[in-house]
This record gives sequence, structure tokens and C-alpha cells, in this order.
Amino acid sequence: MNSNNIILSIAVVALLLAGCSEDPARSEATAFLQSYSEEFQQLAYDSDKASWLANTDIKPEHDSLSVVNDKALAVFVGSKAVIEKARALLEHEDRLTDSQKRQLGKVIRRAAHQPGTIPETVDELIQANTEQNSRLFGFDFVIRDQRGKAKVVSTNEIDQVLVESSDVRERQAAWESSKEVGKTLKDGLENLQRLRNEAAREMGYSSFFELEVADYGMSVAEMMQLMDGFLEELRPLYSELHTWARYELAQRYNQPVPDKLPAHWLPNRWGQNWPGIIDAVDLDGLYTGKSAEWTVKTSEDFYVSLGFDALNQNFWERSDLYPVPEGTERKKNNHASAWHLDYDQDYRSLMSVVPNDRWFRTSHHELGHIYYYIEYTNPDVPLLLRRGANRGYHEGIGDLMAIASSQRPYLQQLGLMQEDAEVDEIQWLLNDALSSGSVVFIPFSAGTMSHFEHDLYEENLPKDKFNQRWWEYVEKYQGIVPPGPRGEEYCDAASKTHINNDPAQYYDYAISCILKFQIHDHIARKILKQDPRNCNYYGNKEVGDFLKSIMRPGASRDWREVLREKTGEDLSVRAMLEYYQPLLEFLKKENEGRTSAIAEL
Ligand code: X8Z
Ligand code: ZN
Repeated sequence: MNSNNIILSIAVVALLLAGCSEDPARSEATAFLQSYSEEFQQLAYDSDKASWLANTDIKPEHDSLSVVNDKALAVFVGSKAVIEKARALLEHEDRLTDSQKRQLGKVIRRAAHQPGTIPETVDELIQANTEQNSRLFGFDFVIRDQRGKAKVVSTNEIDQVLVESSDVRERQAAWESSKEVGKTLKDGLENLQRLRNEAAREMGYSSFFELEVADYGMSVAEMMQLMDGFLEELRPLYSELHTWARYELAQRYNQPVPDKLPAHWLPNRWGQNWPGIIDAVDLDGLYTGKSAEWTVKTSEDFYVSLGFDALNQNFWERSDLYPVPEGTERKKNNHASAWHLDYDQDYRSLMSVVPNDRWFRTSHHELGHIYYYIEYTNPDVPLLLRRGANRGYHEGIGDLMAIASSQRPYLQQLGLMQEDAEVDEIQWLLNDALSSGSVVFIPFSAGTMSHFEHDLYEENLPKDKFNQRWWEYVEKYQGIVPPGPRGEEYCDAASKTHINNDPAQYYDYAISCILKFQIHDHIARKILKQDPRNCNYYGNKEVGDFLKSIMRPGASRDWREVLREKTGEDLSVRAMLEYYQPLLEFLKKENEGRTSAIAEL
């Protein structure tokens, strides 16, 4: 055999070997990811179980237990060995599979929340997170009656005053009471700002904000551009709604028409949605005589009608779905959430459902998260990719079902509305634009929240500017002003749950809002062949299959590709603007001769 033949033979053998055995870089990644996932699953489960207890029964001993478990998880996910191995594997990126690269990205970003190279900071951060949560949800909100007698109230009760009362003084008292909690959270927020940034910067991110944005495969500048684009394109519609509301509410409260909307005039503590303003559409009234249990069961039934399975026994036994009965000492986190504790069959929801429109929608929203968990918990999706295509998708599925559940044909089918009920289409649409996750939500989510958190982390906003900056953005984006001076003794941003315990991620909701209109538009027009403003998903298995095809791969596919494949479009406000087009025409006429207080951005 001459030397040429020898070289040829080696090449043939190498080719054959390459064909039948895996690239060593891939095998190494497979082995690492498998052992990481197994350990992660166990530790995360322990940490989630302890955290569940700390959120459903707030007391110091549960906080301590949660801290211990969080630390054990952090020691593992942030360990130097994990960071070094993941980085080393990513050095040969081109030899890894797409799934491996995605999983390693998740490993790195998880480590960046708690890098083991700065253990004191990580310990402090875990302690501070837990304390902030307990301070937020352990807080006693107090309202004084006309005789000055103080009464401890729940946030559900504060919300009820803000939705129902037409007494401006009573409204102001409720609104002010809802902001008191912020004062107690201000030092904690400053501490968290420092610790979160230290952790992210240790791993090379410019800030904690950049770390959270990185999960979308986007830079901070790209994310802020996306938010600013949403704000600009929806501004004309928002401006008309804002003008309309100024005049409408001034008349209702018998006050002069203000330039900017006073915060306490609005039916939500942050002005993020304005439900219940339209007299012609009494959605809360639909739920008179219904129970909280009915609300959650009806949401489940909606999903089941589309071909999803019934929720497992574990969900019904372990979830904490209703307010703590009066006279009970226990305190719980009163903000709705959905949990996937073991990345497998232990999924639960934490809510405080009472039978009204807000909780009807919220219950659909939370079950959207739960059904997403169920769908991507399948053998094709590795544990680390059991997530939404991006976090916005996770928020979007349940919100989509909330839009679907508020469509008239569905409400009629449930018997909540008479078949022959006379409905003023435009008033219905107007109510819809003011409801949660709709037009008035964008200035809050893409504007106030995203810009404030951007500044908090990216610019290290100093504590003595927290409140000033917050209100600057509330006025600029939402056209809302406080009822009186709000100096730096307050921290009104921190009265919003997410600022404390779901930080630097509120753009998720803005994205989910835009996205859900695109998916809804596709379902209504292409699958149901019905009007997107008047359609019924109930019982349609094709709709269910379409949703499952989005949910089932979890985070194993690129979110942009999924959107393009499923709707034929990139992320765009088109569908949302079309949905509200008749409303824009109506409001322009309605507002003729009135001045707008919403300037162009
Ligand atoms: O926090 C939530 C959900 C839990 S993931 C209830 N939402 C945002 C909020 O309440 O501020 C849903 C819409 C926006
Ligand atoms: Zn959610």
C-alpha cells in the first residue's frame, strides 16, 4: 500500500467513525447537561416547595426554610465548576446541537443570577429577596372610615373601592393606603438593586436588566427599541382613550376636567387597566351568584373543550386558589401566580379568586401557564427547555384565553349573558380596550415599568430619585399624576409586586399583549373564520391543536421562527390596531373639540 493509499484509508476510517460515533464535544455536552439537569431538578423542587410554603403561609420560620433551600440550589447552579464547564463547552459552539446551545445558555444565565464566585453577595441576595417578599405580602393595608377608625383591609377590598366608589375622597384614601407598603420596601429595593447588579456584572453583563433581556436573545437597546415602537404605534389610540376618560371621569366625580388623569380616579392601583368605567357594560354583574370555585372550574373546562386534559388531582389538592377565610391568621401572597415545582407533574396555582371579571380573566391567565407546563413536559423537550418559547409567550397563552373568554358568544353559551342581550358594540369594544392586558396596559408595561426598571439597573438609579423617576414616567407614558406630592419618603414603584419579586421582566407582559392579538387574529380569521371581535373558541379542537403546536416545543425553538411559522408575521401591533380600528374612529368623533394631554413621544 503506498502512502497515498494509507492517507486515503485513514480518511475513510475517520469519515466512517464520524458517521457512526458522535462528535466528542457533543457527547461531553450531553453528559454534562444530563447530570446538571438531574441535580437541578431535585434542588429546584426542594427550593420551590419551601418557597411555596413561604408564599402560602407567610411566617419567619417558613422564610428561613426557604432561604436554606434557595442557598443549596444557588451553590449548585452558580458553582465555579458549572460555570467553567458550560463556558468551555460553548467555546466549541459550532460543534454542538441547537438544543445543547440553548440549554447551555440557560445554564449560564441561571448561574449569573447567583454566581458562586461571589458567595457573600449571593447569600445576601437570597436573604434580601425572601425578606422583601414577606414584607410586601405580610403588610397590613389600613383604611380609615369617616370617623377616623382604622380598619385592616385586603388588596381585594382596596381594588373594590377603586372599581366601584364614586366618592373621590374615599377613592383617594384607598389609593393612598395601597401605596403605604412602598415606604417599607424602599431600602430593600435599593439593596436588591445593588445585589442583583453585582451578580449579573460578575458574569459580564452590563446589569441585571441586560441579564434578563438576554433570555430573548436581544440586547438592551433592542428591547427598549421594541418597547418604544409599541408605545409610538399605539399612542394615537391611547391618546383618544385618555382624552375620553378625562371627560368621562370628571363628569362622574363631578370635578373639572383635568389635564392629566389623577391616579386615584382610576380603577386600578397603578392605572395599568381601567375596568368597570363603562356603565353600559357591567362585566362584574355577570358573576353575581357564581362562586370562586365555579370561576376556576369554568376556566379549566374552557381548555378541556379545546382538547387539553383535565388538571391532575395534585393541582386541586395542593393549589391555594381562594382568599384566606376571614378571621384566619394565615397571611399569603395575594398576587396570582402559577408554579411548575418539579418541571414534571407537580404544577399548582396561587390565587385569591373571588367571583368577578378580574378574577375570571386572571384564572384563565394562570391556567394558561399551567397548560403550557403540561404541554412542554414531554420526552422531546429537555428539562432545561421546559419554558416558554420566550417569557412573553408564557404570559400570552393565558391572556389569549382571557380575551377568548370575554367574547360575547362564549359568555352567552355559559349563560352569563342572555342570547338576545342588546349590546352596544362600540361600548363593548371601549370596555375591552380599557380592560386588563389591552390598550391602556401598553403605556404602563412598555412605558413606565420597563423604563423605570431599565434605569434602576442599567443606570444605577440612586434611591433619592426612585419616586421622582417613577412619576416622571407615569406622567410621560400614562398621562397620570398623583393626587398630591409624592416625595422620596415614598417608593410607589415598589408597591407593584413585580418590581420586588419578578424584576426587570415586565416587558414580558407588553410582548405578550401584542403577541396574543396576533395569535387571536390568526385563530379567529384563519381557523374559526369568525370576526376576531365576536368569536367563540369553545369546543374547537383545531384551535386546541394549533395552541398545542406552539406550546409543546417549549423553549426548544427560536421564538421568532415559531411566530412566523404560526402566523406568517413578525411581532407586530397590526392585529391589535385592526381589532380596535372601529373604536379609534368612534373616539375621534366623541373627542371632537376636546384637547389631548398626551403628547407625541
Ligand atoms: O402578574 C400578572 C399575572 C401573574 S403572571 C397575574 N400579570 C401582570 C400584573 O398583574 O401586573 C398579568 C397581567 C400583568
Ligand atoms: Zn402570568
